[in-house]
Amino acid sequence: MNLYYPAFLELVNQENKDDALLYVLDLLKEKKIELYDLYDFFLKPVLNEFECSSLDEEICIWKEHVRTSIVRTILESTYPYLIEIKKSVVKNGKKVMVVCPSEEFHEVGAIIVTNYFSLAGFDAQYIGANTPKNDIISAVKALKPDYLALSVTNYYNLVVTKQITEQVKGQFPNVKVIVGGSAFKKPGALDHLVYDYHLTHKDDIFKLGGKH
Ligand code: B12
Repeated sequence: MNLYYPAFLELVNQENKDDALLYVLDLLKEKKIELYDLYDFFLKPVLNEFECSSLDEEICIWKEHVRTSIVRTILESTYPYLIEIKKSVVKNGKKVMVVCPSEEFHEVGAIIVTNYFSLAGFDAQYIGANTPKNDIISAVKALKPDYLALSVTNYYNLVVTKQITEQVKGQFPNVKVIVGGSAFKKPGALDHLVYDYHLTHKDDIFKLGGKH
C-alpha cells in the first residue's frame, strides 16, 4: 500500500471530492507520487476495494456512483501530467482502439488502460463505454487500428464480447484482438473466445509496446 493512500481513502470515504483532488494534485506536484502510482495505488483500489454491507444495498449503487465521480474528476484533472510524460515517449507506430462492449458501463479501467497504451508508445484512442457491436465494427473500419482492446468488467458481457471478437476477426483478420478487465478472472472466461492477447497488468502493455 502506498504511504499516502490511507489519507486519500479517508477523504474519499467522506465523499470529499474537492480535498481528495487537491490532495493527489499536491502529491503529484511535490513529486511524492508518479502518475502510475496514482492509477495503480490510489484510483484502482479506492474503487475495487469499495465494500458495501448487504444491509446497505439500497445505498450501495449511488455511493458507487459518487465514488466513481470523484475518481473521474481526478482522472481528467491529472490528464496534463499524462500529456507531459507523453512528450518523452518514443512512439512505436502502432494504433490501438480501446472500447467497452454494449451494456458494459464500467469504464474507469478502460480509460486508465488507454493512458497506459499511450505511455507505452501506442497511438491509443478510447472509444467509450456501452458501445454497440456495429459501432465497434464501424470504428475498426474507419480507424484501421493494429489492435482492438476490449475492456470487460461484468462477466455477463462475455457473450457479446465473443460475438464482437468473432466478427472483428472474420472481417479484419489483421487486427489483433486484446482482451482485459475483471470479467476474465471468472474461470473459463477465455474458453472459446477468439483473441490474440489477454493482458492484465501495465507491464504486459509495455512489453507489447516494445518497452520492457
Ligand atoms: C465503479 C463500479 C460501478 C460504476 C461504474 C461507473 C463507470 N463509469 O465506470 C457503476 C455504479 C455505474 C456500476 C454499475 C454496475 N455494477 Co459495478 N462496480 C464498480 C466497482 C466498484 C469498481 C469498478 C472499477 O471501475 N474499478 C477500477 C478500475 C481501475 O479497475 P478495473 O476495472 O479492474 O481495471 C483494471 C484492470 O482490470 C485492467 N483492465 C481493465 N480493462 C482492461 C482492458 C484491457 C485491454 C487490459 C489490457 C486491461 C484492462 O486494467 C485496469 C487498470 O489497472 C466494481 C467493484 C470491483 N471489485 O470491481 C463493481 C462491479 C464491477 N459492479 C458490479 C455490478 C453487478 C454492477 C451492476 C450490475 C450493479 C447494479 N445492480 O446496477 C451495474 C452494471 C452496469 C453495467 N451495465 O455495466 C459487479 C460485477 C459482477 C459481475 N457480474 O461481473 C462488481 C464486481 C461489484 C460486485 N462485487 O458485485 N458499477
